Amino acid sequence: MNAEAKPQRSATAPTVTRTTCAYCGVGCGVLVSRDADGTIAVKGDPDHPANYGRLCSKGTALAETLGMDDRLLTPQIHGQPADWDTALTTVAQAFQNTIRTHGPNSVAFYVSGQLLTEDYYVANKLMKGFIGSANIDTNSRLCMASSVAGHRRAFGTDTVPGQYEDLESADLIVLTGSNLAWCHPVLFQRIVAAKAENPNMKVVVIDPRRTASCDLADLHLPIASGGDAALFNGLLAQIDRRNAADPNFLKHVNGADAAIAAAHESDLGLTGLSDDQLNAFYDMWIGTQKVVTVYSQGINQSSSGADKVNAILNCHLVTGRIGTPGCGPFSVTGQPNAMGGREVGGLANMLACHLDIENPDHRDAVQASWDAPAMPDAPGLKAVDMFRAVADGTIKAIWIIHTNPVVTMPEADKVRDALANCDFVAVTDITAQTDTAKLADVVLPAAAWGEKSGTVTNSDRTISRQRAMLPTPGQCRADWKILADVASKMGWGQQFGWTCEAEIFAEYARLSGVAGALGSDFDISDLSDLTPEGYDGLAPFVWPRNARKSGGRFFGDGKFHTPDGKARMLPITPRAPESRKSPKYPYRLNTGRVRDQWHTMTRTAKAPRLNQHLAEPYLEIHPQDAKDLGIKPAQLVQITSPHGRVILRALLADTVQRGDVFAPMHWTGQTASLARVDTLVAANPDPVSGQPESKASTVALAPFQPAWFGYAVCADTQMPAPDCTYWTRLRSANGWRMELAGEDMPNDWEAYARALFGLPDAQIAKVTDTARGTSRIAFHHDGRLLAALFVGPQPVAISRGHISSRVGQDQPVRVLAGRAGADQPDPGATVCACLNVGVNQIRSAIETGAALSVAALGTALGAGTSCGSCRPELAILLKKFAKEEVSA
Ligand SMILES: Nc1nc2c(c(=O)[nH]1)N[C@H]1C(S)=C(S)[C@@H](COP(=O)(O)OP(=O)(O)OC[C@H]3O[C@@H](n4cnc5c(=O)[nH]c(N)nc54)[C@H](O)[C@@H]3O)O[C@H]1N2
Ligand SMILES: Nc1nc2c(c(=O)[nH]1)N[C@H]1C(S)=C(S)[C@@H](COP(=O)(O)OP(=O)(O)OC[C@H]3O[C@@H](n4cnc5c(=O)[nH]c(N)nc54)[C@H](O)[C@@H]3O)O[C@H]1N2
Ligand code: SF4
Ligand SMILES: [Mo]
Repeated sequence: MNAEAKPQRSATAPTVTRTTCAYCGVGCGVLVSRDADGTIAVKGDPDHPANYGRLCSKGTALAETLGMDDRLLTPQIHGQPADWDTALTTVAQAFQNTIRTHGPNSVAFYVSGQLLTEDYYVANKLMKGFIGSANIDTNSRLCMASSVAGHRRAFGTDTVPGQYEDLESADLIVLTGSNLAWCHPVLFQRIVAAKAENPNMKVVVIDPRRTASCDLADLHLPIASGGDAALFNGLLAQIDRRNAADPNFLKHVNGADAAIAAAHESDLGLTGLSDDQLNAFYDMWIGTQKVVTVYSQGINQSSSGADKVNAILNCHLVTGRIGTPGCGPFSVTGQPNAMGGREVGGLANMLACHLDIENPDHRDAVQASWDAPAMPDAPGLKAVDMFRAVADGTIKAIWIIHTNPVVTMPEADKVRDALANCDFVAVTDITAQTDTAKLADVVLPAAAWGEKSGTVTNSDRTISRQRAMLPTPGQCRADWKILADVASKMGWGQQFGWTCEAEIFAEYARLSGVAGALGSDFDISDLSDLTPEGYDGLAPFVWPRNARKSGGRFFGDGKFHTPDGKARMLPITPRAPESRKSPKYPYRLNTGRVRDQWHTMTRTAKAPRLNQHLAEPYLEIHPQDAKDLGIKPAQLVQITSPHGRVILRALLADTVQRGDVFAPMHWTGQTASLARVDTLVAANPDPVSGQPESKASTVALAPFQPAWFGYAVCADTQMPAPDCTYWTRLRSANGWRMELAGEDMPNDWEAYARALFGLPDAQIAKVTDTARGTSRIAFHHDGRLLAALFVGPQPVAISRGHISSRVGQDQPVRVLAGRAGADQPDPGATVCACLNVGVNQIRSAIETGAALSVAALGTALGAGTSCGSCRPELAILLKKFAKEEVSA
C-alpha cells in the first residue's frame, strides 16, 4: 500500500503516534509513523474501536496532504505579512470597537465541526460568556442541526442512543439519505463484513439516486426528494394497523396517539413510491426486531429536516426499538468533531454540555463556572440568518474559523458579497488560498492536523485524542491558542490563560459535572482532574463517564431527559421541498459528496491519487432528460437558478431519476471557474432547526455550446486562472491537469498556450489539423515535457491519465499522439485510490477472464483490498465488461 509521503519537513528521531483521522465522523484511529528522514506513513489503528485497523481511501492518503506548498505561515493583514501581536491586536480592537459602538450582537463567530473540542470550547466561552452574545454558529448548522432538533424534541437532549456494534448486530439496516459507501466508508465496510457473516441481515437504501451504497442493498427505494417524513409516517400507520407497537415501551412515551393519528392522515404520494415498494419496506421493517435506521444529509438538509428526523424516531419509539443491541435510530455525523461541537455548545441555541441557553438555571450555572461577566439569555443567529445579518449590516465584524462559507453556504454569491462588504472579516485557516480567506481583512495561520492536539467525538459518542506528530511550521498556532490570545487582548487573560489543551479539557470535564447535576446526559466529570500526562495517554472512551454511568447505550431502560422522564412522539405533517418546480426552473438539483474529496478540497486535492477518481465537477443527468435537452455525453451544461449560474460536465446516467439532477459540492473558485454549486442552492432553512435545504433546489438546464474545448497538463508551477469561460484544474502526480472551454476562439493557439502556461520561450512541438479544427501543442525543455494543450471544436477525446503522467518525462513529442503506446499501457481513471488501480487495468483483467469476481480482482490487481470503498464500483465494472454473466 502506498500510504507514504515525504512532506517538506525537517528530519528528527523516528516516532509512531496514535491519533485520529482528520476527516469524517466515523472517527477512525490512525497510527502515524515518521522516519528519521521525515517520511510519514499512515495506517489504521488496529486497537481503535471505530475502525479496528481499517481506513478508507481518504484516511490512507493522509500523509500525501501534509505538504507545505499552499500553507499560510504568517498572519496577514490585507494580504501583507504581519506579526502576531499586530494581527491579534487588530482583531481584538475591531471586535471591541464594534461592540462598544453597536453592542455585542453586532459581532459574530462562524466556526466548524472540524475544530477540536478544546478549540470549540474556547470559542464558545469567549462569545457566549465574555462578549455576551450568542452569535456563534457553526457549519454543523448545515450538517447536523435537524438531527439535534429532532433528538431534543423526542429525547429532551441531543443524544445518539446507540453504538457502532449495533450496525453489526442488526438484522435490518435502513440507510436513508446516507451514501455510507462513500461518506462513511469504514462503517460501510463494517456492515459489508457483518452481512457476509449473517445471511439474515438485510439492507434497505432510501435515496432518490442509485448510489454506491445500493450495491449492498436488498431493496432500494428511489424516494421522491423530500419524501421521507411521508414514508416513515406511512410506516408508523402500518405499525398501528398491524398492532406492532410495543405497549410496554409506550409507557415511557408521550404523544403516541397524536403522532399515529397524524401518520394515518399522511399523503403517501409525496414518497413517489409504488404500493409494492412501500409494502416491501413495511414488511421488512415491521417483521424484523433488530432494526437500525441510519440517516444523514438526505434527511437533515431539508426544509422539513427536523420533522423527517422525528418521523423516524417515532417509529423506533413506538416499537421500543431503541437503545438495545442491534436496535435504534442512528444519525451519523459528518465532520470529525461534529458531535463534539454539539456537546460543547457550538450551536447558537445551545450552551456547553448540552445545557439550554433559554433555561435560566443552566445559564447561571455556566456563568458561575466560567466566572463570566455576561451571558446572553436568547439564542443567537443561526448560519443562514447570520450571513443575512452580515449582508444587511447588522453584523459588522465576523470571525470565520475552519470553514469556507463562500463555497458551502446556500446562496453562496450573496455570502461572498456580504463578506466583501462587511466592515471587518477575520479568517483562521491553514491556507490563504480559499474563496473565503481571500475576502478577509486579517487571515490567521492555524496549525493543521498532525500539528495540533485535542479531542474529537465521533458518531457513536467515542471521544478520541488527536495528537500532534509534526512540528508546527512557520508562525502557525493552534486554533484554541489564537482564540485565547484574542481574548487576552480583549482583557480576559485570566479566564483564558490555559497553557495546554489538557487544562481546557479538564475545565470542560468539570463543567460537565455541573451540567450532569442539572440533569444533562453529557457528563464526563470522572475526568475533571485529568492531568496533562493522563490526557496524553487518554484512550478512546464512550461518554458519559461519571459516577452514575460510563459509556454504553441510552434509552433502552425507557428513561429520557425530559422533565417527566418520558420520550415524546410528535405528530408530523409531511411537506414537500420548499422550492417548487416551475416552467422556468423545471429540474430538481440534489447535491452531495464524492468518494475521494473532502468538502472544499483544500486538503484532499493535495493528494494526486484522490484527484483521479472523479477529476472534474459534473452534473449527473438522466439520459432521457439529456436527450430532450440536446445534451450529449461529456458536453457542458449550464445550470441556472434564481441565485446563480454554474457550468458542469454532463454525466449521463440512469442513477438519477428523470427530472432530478445531482452535482458534487466540492469545487471552488480556486479549482474551477463556474462550479460552486451552492451559488444555485436556495437558502430555505427548516423553521425548527435552521438547517438549510441543500439538496432540493430548482434549476434550469441548457447545453453550453463553447466555440472550443481543451485539455491541458503542465508541470508544478503556480498557475494563474486560465483565460476562458470554463476551466477546472486539479493536481496530478507531477503537475496540474485542466479542462478548458471558451466562447471566443483565440486566433493564435500557440500564443494562447504560452500565456496559459507562462512559458514565453519554451521549445514547442505542434500538430494542427485544419480540417478538424484541432490543435495539439507540447512545450519541452532538455527533452522533457513541460506542458501540453489539446484543443478542438468537440470535447477532447484523449487518454487524460496517460498524458498527465507524461509531464516531466522524456520524448515530449510522443504525447501529441494523445494516447498511450503499446509499451506504456494507460491505466485509465483511478477506481481503487488506495492501490492506484485504473479502470483500463480492471477492464482488461475482466475481459481477458483473468479476474471474474471482486475478490479475484483483488488477488490479481490489489483493487479493493485496502479500504474496500471501491468494491461497489468493481462490481459494476464486472457486470459491464464481463462477456458472460458473473456474480460480483
Ligand atoms: N468522501 C467524503 N466523505 C465525507 C465528506 C466528504 O466531503 N467527502 N463529508 C462528511 C460530512 S461533513 C458529512 S455531513 C457526511 C455526509 O454524508 P451523506 O449524508 O451520506 O452524504 P451526501 O452525499 O451529502 O448525501 C447523502 C445522500 O442523500 C441523498 N438525498 C438527497 N435528497 C434526499 C431525500 O430527500 N431523501 C433521502 N432519503 N435521500 C436524499 C443524496 O442523493 C445522497 O446520496 O459525509 C462525511 N463524509
Ligand atoms: N450544496 C451543498 N452544500 C453543502 C453541503 C451539501 O451536501 N450540499 N454540505 C454541508 C455540510 S454537511 C458541511 S459539513 C459543510 C462543510 O463545508 P466547509 O466547512 O465550509 O468546508 P471545508 O472544506 O471542510 O472547510 C474547512 C476549512 O478549514 C480549513 N482548515 C483545515 N484545517 C484547519 C485547521 O486545523 N484550522 C483551521 N482554522 N482551518 C483549517 C480548510 O483549509 C478549509 O478552508 O458544507 C455544507 N454545504
Ligand atoms: S472512514 Fe475514512 S475519512 Fe472517515 S474517519 Fe475513517 S479513514 Fe477517515
Ligand atoms: Mo457535514
